[in-house]
Amino acid sequence: MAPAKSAALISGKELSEAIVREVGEEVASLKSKDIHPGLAVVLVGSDPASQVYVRNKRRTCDALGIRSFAFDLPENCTEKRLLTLVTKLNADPAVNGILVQVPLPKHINEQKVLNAIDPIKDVDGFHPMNVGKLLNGEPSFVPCTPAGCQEMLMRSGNDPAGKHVVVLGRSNIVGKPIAALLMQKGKGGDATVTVCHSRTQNLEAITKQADILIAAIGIPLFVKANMVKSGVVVIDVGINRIPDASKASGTRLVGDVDFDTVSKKAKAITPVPGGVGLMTIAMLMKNTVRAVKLQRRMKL
Ligand code: L34
Repeated sequence: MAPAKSAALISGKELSEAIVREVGEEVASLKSKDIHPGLAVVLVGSDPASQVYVRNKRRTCDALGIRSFAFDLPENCTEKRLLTLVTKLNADPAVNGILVQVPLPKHINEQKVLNAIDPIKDVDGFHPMNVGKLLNGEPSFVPCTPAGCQEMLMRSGNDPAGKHVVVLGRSNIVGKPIAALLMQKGKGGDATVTVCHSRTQNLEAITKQADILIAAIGIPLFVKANMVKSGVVVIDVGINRIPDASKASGTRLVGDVDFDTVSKKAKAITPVPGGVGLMTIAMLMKNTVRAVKLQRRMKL
């Protein structure tokens, strides 16, 4: 029997570092014109995972020379107080991008807060205006995680054009926008997209048809080897903490894909950690520079 092959690793670390370097050059060029990009990152509450992600975002800003404005509000912060902050940031010329980390505490209407962000500062691309523009094929800000997935495909030589992409998950922050992005006409798009979710029947029959499988369902190790065809390209968006007695922390991070078995069948696969999460941050930096240019009507 031939030895089991192993998939190529699509490294979010390497690719995100390359993107961050590119953005760094743009930031330097803006600064030479006395333009200083600024990003406001708002965190409500003390969810440990959100704290890690937000810290990584602020650190990357620092490394790049993007001014980061940190707003940490308590769990019991009122919706009104948050809306007042957003209004203030909308009006502040030093703030080019506004990001409100989700999920927000249950007592706050998330969509109401996202709708309050000025669309031209909406570096997450969550405002209905930007969601609509993406669907219309005139993207303004593409949400960071979907944009990161697309970059991983393109930069690893796995152009989705003409391929059958199966997306697992239909969230507003990943599933829906990534489907819109990859089915779009033109570079980085032109895929045939199928979106599956918790109510999909015969899921396996569909995932097995995928040339590219994007897992964003939030269930640890959900995708098993028997659900994919050999030669599939797998993008794992999931970040789940599962118990692991062998770790000092008592937990370890895994994706929505059972990496150990699926990687033996795949042509290429992204790791967790060190995959899509890092790309999300790199694309946020890119969107922040884009915000500066849009606001100043500069060439993109
Ligand atoms: N508004 N909320 C808003 N925008 C976003 O783009 C996000 N997202 C998701 C959650 N909420 C959001 C993020 O920032 C997920 N996400 C995110 C960002 C960074 C990382 C993971 C998810 C990340 O840094 N991941 C590292 C380390 C993970 C760890 O140690 O816990 C990784 O290697 O995957």
